[in-house]
Amino acid sequence: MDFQSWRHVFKLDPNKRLTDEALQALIHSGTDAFLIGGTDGVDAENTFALYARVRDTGIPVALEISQPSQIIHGFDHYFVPTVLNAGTPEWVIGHHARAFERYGHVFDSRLVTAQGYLVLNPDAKVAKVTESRCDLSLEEAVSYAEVGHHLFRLPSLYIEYSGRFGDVDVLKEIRLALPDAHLFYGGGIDGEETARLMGAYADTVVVGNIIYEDLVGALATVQALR
Ligand code: 1GP
Repeated sequence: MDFQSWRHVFKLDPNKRLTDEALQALIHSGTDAFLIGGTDGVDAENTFALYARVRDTGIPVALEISQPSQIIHGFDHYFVPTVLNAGTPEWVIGHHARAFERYGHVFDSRLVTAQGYLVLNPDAKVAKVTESRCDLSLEEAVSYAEVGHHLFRLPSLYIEYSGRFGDVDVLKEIRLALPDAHLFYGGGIDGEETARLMGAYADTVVVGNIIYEDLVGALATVQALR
């Protein structure tokens, strides 16, 4: 799975309602991939139900694994987050080790990519769950990203502001420090302008919430990145 070529991704939440009409619009939007994932109320059942609606559309479908019980076969790709600024080692490596205890025998490295998350919106559910240290200075944020890329050699980094538009300077400085890293950006992308601003520094822009709030705005983000 060549996620390196993705410029635009729609992140679909198994716990949110999406009409068939809206889904069709997303399928025909020109997006590069669907990423299925969420923090709240996500289980194998709703993950599979959503997957079943988007497979076989010709668009790659990836699963962002937030809990092992959600692991379902058939996805084109799997992303496993490790939260670099988590307040507890559980979210850096603990849950992962437990997942390997159970699922290590089916692990296929060709299908799995680790994502080094930097969670920077303290109000986001993911920040609370992972007790992330979000009050990083710009220099600290860059350092965390550098550790993820240079020391841990993670194949991708995810600058996560889930729920609000982030600090463009943070993304810009990380880009400048790590020209070779694959950077995902997500958070508050709601139309052309925000997509362009972050798209100037991110390799892949992830669009989530706005799908459920303003479909027209969500669709506009695709064209903005072409
Ligand atoms: C969430 O980064 C994604 O994990 C997208 O964020 O929902 O704010 O678009 P939004």
